Amino acid sequence: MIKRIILFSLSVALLSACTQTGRNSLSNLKCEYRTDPMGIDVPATRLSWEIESNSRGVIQQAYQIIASSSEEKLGKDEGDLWSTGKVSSDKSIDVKYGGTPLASGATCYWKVKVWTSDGKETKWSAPAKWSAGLLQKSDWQAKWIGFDSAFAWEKAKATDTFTSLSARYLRKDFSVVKKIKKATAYISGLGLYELYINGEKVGNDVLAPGPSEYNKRVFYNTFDVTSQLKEGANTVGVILGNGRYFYMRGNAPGLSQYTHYGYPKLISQINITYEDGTEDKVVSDGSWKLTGDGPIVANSEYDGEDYDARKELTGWNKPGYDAGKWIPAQLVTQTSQLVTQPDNGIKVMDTVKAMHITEIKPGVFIYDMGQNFVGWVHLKVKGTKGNKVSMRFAERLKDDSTLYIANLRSARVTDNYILKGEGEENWEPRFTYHGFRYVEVTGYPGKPSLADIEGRVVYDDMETSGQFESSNAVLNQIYRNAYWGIRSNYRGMPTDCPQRDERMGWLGDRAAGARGESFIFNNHSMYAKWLQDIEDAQSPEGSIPDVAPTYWKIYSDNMTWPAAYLTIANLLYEQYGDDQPIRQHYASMQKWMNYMKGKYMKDDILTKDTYGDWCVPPESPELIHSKDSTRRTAGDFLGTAFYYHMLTLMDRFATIVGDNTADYKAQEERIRTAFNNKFLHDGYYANNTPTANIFSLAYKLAPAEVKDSVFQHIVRKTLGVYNGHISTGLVGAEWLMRTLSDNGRGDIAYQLATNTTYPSWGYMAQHGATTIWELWNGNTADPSMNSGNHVMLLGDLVVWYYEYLGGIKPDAPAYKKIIMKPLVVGDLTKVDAAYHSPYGWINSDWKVEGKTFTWKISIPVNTQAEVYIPATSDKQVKEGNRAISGDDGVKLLKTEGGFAVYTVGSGDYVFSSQQ
Ligand code: RAM
Repeated sequence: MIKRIILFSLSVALLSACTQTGRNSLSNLKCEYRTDPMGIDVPATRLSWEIESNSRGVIQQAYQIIASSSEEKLGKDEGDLWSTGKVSSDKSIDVKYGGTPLASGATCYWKVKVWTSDGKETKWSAPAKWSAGLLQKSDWQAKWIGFDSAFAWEKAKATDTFTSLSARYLRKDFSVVKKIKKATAYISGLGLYELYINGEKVGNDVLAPGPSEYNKRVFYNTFDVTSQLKEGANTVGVILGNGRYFYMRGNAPGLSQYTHYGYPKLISQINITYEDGTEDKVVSDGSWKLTGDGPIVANSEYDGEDYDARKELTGWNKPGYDAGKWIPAQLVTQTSQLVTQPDNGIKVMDTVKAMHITEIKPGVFIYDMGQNFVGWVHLKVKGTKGNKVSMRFAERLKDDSTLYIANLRSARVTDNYILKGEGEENWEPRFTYHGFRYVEVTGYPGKPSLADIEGRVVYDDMETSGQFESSNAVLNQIYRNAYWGIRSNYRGMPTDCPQRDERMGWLGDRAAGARGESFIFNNHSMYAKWLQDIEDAQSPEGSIPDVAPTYWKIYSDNMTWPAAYLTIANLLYEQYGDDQPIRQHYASMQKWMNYMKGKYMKDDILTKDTYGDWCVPPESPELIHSKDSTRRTAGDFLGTAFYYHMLTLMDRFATIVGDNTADYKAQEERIRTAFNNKFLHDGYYANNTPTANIFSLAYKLAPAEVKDSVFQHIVRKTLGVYNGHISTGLVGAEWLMRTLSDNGRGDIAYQLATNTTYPSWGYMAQHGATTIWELWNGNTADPSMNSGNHVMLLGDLVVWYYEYLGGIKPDAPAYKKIIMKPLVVGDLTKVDAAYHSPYGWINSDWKVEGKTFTWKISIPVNTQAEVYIPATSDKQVKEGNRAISGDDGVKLLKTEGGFAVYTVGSGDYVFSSQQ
C-alpha cells in the first residue's frame, strides 16, 4: 500500500508539473487469472494485463501478443505458437489464446505490447508463461498406489471416534544418465501429500492437493523439477496424510455424517526431456516401496499431528537409503477423473510472533499469539530423547487462564512432538491445521521462551487486493477482524470455521459474503473452483447441498444456502469480468431451479426452508437460536423471496449464455404477485421483521407505492424495538447495510457498523474478538455451536465498506466502468480505500476538514468512471485546485441528489468541494 501512495503523489506531482510524457508500461500479465500457472488444461486460455500511465484518459486502442515455445524464441520475437499482429481492440482482460494448441506438458512463453489513446506505444512487457497439464488420459502412465488397509497399530475401525492413521511414506530410486533439459512432476496424493526429490521438498504448497468432491474429481498439481534432478542416482519420495479423504472420525454415534472415501493413495509422474530430445518417465507403480512406520505416527485435520522424531527415517527421500524393511506399494483403485487443480493452492502466507507467555501451573505454559488465526506453529526445542512436548490450541482462555476448549466439540487440536535428543530440534506439522490464538505447551524440557514458538498463517495463495482505513477506530478494528476471519476460512474451499470438528464449505455463509471478501482478497480462482465442487455435488435429481464438497452430506433443499451457487457466479462476472462460470454452470443451475419448483412450489410460493434467518441475536445471552417468533422470519417467505431473486439472476445469465427459450420473466411476474398476496400486509411484510422488509426491497418485490412504508418499518423497528442495533441473522445481513443506505438512511447503517454495544460487530471487538464470531452473543452463548472465527455474520458489511464508504462500485463487469460515490456519513471525516481491480488499482481517499471535502482518486487505464462529488452546486467543485473547465478530462454530467457528477477517464485526480 505504501507503494500505491507514493505512486499516487508522484504522479500527481508529475501531472502538476505538466510533464505528461514518458512511456506507458505493462504489468501483471495473467493467464487464467493467475500468474505463470502450470498444468493448465483449457485450450483457449484467457490472458490479461494491466497498463500504467502518467497521462489521463488513456484507453487501449490495440494490442499485439507474441507467444513462443521457448524463452529464446520469445526474446527474438519469434511467435512460433502465436503472433497476433496488431489487433485493434480495447480488450486487456479475457483475451483468449488463439495460437497453436499446446501439447501436454508444453510451456508457452508470451508477451504483449499495446497502443493507447494518448498516441503511445508501450515496450514489450516482461515475459510471462503458462504450461499445459497432462491433457489426455493416456498421458498418465503412472498408477495409483498405496496401502489399502490399516496397519496393526492404527485405529481405523468404523466404530473408532478418533480414527488415526500414520502417514504413509513412499519412495522410488531411479537414475538419470543423460543431460536433462526439462523435468516436470505431476502428482496427486489423497488426502494430502508432500513431494520430495533428492531430500528437498518440491514447491511451497501445503495441505495439497485442494479438496474436491473426491468421488467425482481429484486434483493433481504440476511442478517444474528440472533443477532438483541430477545426473546419476535420484530419489523421489512422497508422504501421504489423511486430509478429508480418509475419514477423520469413525462411524461413532452422532458423528456419522463424515464422508469416508478411502485409504491414502498416490499417483506421481515425472516427465523428463533430455538435451538430446529423448524422453523418460518416472511413474508410480508397484515397484515403489512404502512404509507406515515413520515419524508421523498419527495425523488428522481436527485432532492434530503426532510426530515421533525418534522414528525419523533419515535419508529416506535420498539415494542410497536402505528400504529393506519397507513393503512394496499396492496398486489401488481410484476411478474419479484426475484434473489439474484450477487455483493456486494453500501456502504459508504469513507468520505471527507470540506476544506473551505465562506459566499458569508448573510446566504448563500458555502462549498468547495476540491474534486468532489459522495454521500451526513452528516449534524450537532442545532436550532429551523421548521428551514429549504437547501443544493444544484454543481461541479463548477461561477465567482461570486455562484453555477454553468447550467450543471445539470433539476436535482434539493437539500436536505432540517426541524429541530425538540431538541438539536444537525444529518442527512443524504437515497434515493438520488449527484455528487459535492461544497455545498451551506442556512437557517442554526447561522453560520455553517467546521465540520458541512462531505462528504460521496458512490459507490459499491469493493477493490481498484491498485496503481500507477510516477516521473511525471501531470501523477499522472490524475491518481487521474481517480480514483475519476471511483469511482464516480459506482452505481450498471457503469453510464455516477453522477450529472445531466441522470446518465445512457451507454455502449459505458465503452467499453475500464472498462479494465483500473479493474486495480484500483476489479470491477468483478459489471461488470459481468451489462452484465446480458445488456442481459436482448436485444430486442426479437436481438438488444442491448445503455443504460442498459433501464431506457432510446435507441435502435439505433450501433456497437460501444453495443460492450461493448463483450469487457467486454473478460476483465472479461483476468483479472479475469472468462469464465462464455462468456458461459452465447454467444448465445445472437451471436444473436446480426446476427441481425446487417441481418439488416445493405451491401456488407460486416456495415452501421449503430449514435454517431461517440463521443466528439472529437471541433474546437471552446463553441461547444459540432465538425462540422468540417476532425475531424470526418465516421459511416460506425466505424461500419465495430467494426463488424470485434467483429467477432475476437466471434471466441475466440467460442473456449471457444466449438462451432465449427461458421464461424467467413470466415466472418472476407470477411469483411476485403470489408473494405480495401472501406476505404484504398493511405496508410491511410477513411478521414485520427487518429481515422480511429488507428482502422485499432489496429483491425488488415490493410495489412502488408501499416501498416507503416498508422502509419506514425497518427504520422504526431498528431504532425503536432494537434500540439502534442489528436484528438480523446471516440471511438478513446479506442486504442490510445496502438497503439502509440505498433508501437514504446511511446514517443508520453507520450506527450499526460503529456500535460497540450488543449486538454488533463492535461488541465482538470490545469483548476481545480479533476475528468475527459465529454468534452475536459469542461470549455468552452455549459452546455447542459457538465458533470464534466465522465470517457469515459479516453479511454485506465489507461490500458496504468498499462500495459505499469508499465509494468504489462496478458499473460494468470487471470495473471497465466505475461508479465512484462516497457515503460521507455521521462523524466520519476520512476514508482511504483501495481495490485492485482487473484493470489496476482504484483508489479512493477522502477527507472532510471543516466545510471542505477533498477526494483523491485514481482510475485505472482502460476504464472510465462517473465520479459523484458531494456538493450542492457544481460551481463549488474544483479539481487539482482549479475550476473545472472540461479540457482536463473532467466533464460535468449532471447534478443530482446533493452530488455534482463528472465523467473522467483514467488517471489521478484531486477533487474538492465546499459543503
Ligand atoms: C453451522 C455452521 C454454518 C452454518 C450451518 C447452517 O454448522 O455454523 O456456518 O451455515 O450451521
